[in-house]
Amino acid sequence: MIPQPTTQQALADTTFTLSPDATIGHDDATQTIADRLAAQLRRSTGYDLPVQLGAGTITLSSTGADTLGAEGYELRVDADAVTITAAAAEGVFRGVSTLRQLLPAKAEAGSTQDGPWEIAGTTITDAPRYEYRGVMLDVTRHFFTVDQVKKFIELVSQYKLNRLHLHLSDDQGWRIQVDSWPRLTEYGGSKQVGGGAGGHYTKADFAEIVRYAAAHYLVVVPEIDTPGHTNAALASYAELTADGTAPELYTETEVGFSTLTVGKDRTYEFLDDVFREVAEQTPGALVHLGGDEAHSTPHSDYLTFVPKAAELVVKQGKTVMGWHEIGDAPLPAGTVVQYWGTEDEKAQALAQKAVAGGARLVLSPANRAYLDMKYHAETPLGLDWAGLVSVEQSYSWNPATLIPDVPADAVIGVEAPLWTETLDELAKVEFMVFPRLPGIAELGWSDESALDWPAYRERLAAQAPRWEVLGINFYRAPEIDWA
Ligand code: TNX
Repeated sequence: MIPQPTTQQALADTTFTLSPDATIGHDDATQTIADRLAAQLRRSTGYDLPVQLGAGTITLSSTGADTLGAEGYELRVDADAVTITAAAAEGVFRGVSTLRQLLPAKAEAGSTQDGPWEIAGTTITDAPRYEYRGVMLDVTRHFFTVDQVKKFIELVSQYKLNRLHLHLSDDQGWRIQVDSWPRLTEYGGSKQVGGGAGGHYTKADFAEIVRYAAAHYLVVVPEIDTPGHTNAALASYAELTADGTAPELYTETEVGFSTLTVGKDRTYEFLDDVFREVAEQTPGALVHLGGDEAHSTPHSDYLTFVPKAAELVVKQGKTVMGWHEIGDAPLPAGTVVQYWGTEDEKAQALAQKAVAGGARLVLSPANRAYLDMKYHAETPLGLDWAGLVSVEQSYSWNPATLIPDVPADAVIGVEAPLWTETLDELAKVEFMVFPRLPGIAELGWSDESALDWPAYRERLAAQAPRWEVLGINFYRAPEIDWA
């Protein structure tokens, strides 16, 4: 199972068998979760599986004692019943993720399969190590449609992640509608890397992504990258540039050449509008303002800019998130700083400085957690600037000790970013995400004591039949003895 639960005990001589007359019981808060579980199991088993209020053969209960937090749960598999008990619907959803992994892989199939549908008797008590367990999808370098993002959500949500970071603006494209600045998407979103047609999310599209993510217990963290990575915005509105001349749209993959104009009032009027409209569409607490690789912004300007931009996010009632470079600037209380360094001391110093100022850290070390890095020198997709990232390399690190001299409780979690310079279709995304993402998910969820490469390697191998049934184009890394 991935992530490894906190505790799991086998019940001797006990086997549960899902039978044709089974029912799924739920309470008020867990009806949707029950409906989704039933829908999947009906497809694969062909059984009726009526969903009912109250107890069932499988019972979901979200009114348990709050000893495991909102995401924790207890799961019990007896000979004649399965119960998932949590203190909130979210915990029940995490428990259902576990139940799906306990069932035979063919339970994930889209058409009727032969049983038996057996689960070995067990009791599981489980809760996450970290509160933030994320994955990022870059929809700027290549655009992904709402349907593609929904598929991505289905695939990643199996592993108990709870944040979906969407990188929505960059040099190559602006992907989210802003009513007060319509050319951002009309013009700035029209292309992508390679020069082909881009795309963008209308407000209705974005609302649908947020809704679908929420149904999978993923909170969307929208990112508007500033002050660098802004060519698409500058190309759309000449008034945002220093000399009033709009640059061309950009469809290549260099970084660090664009910047908002730090000394212009119009820049902050623009960001005020953008953050207001984006925040309005964001139920989650966090709005990400980027801040990475602002190589064309003089550093003194950068230090002026970051607090002003951060203030505009706070004004919307949101908490600021940004890449670790923002750690050099004064930041609002509670800011979440996303570390993407490798083992370099300059990046670590910025993270340490941010923590000293009260920030919290999400860890995305590029040489470990970047899903766009090649697995090995011959991987046909991806980049290699942070090194080659094998499955073992991506799994074998400890978030608590990655950055020296920061208190363990300053780290609130981990995130695996996927940049898409080389990825223009979902099959390619899947190839980079699987099998590395489940390992980052486990680093975020499981106790430190569970992290052990030789054992993980075997648990990972056992996921392959599920990915085959789901039709995931995963990389059969030779370091794993695939089942
Ligand atoms: C660096 S990491 C970037 C992105 C690129 C990525 C490619 C970071 C915060 N910025 O703009 O897409 O490398 O790996």
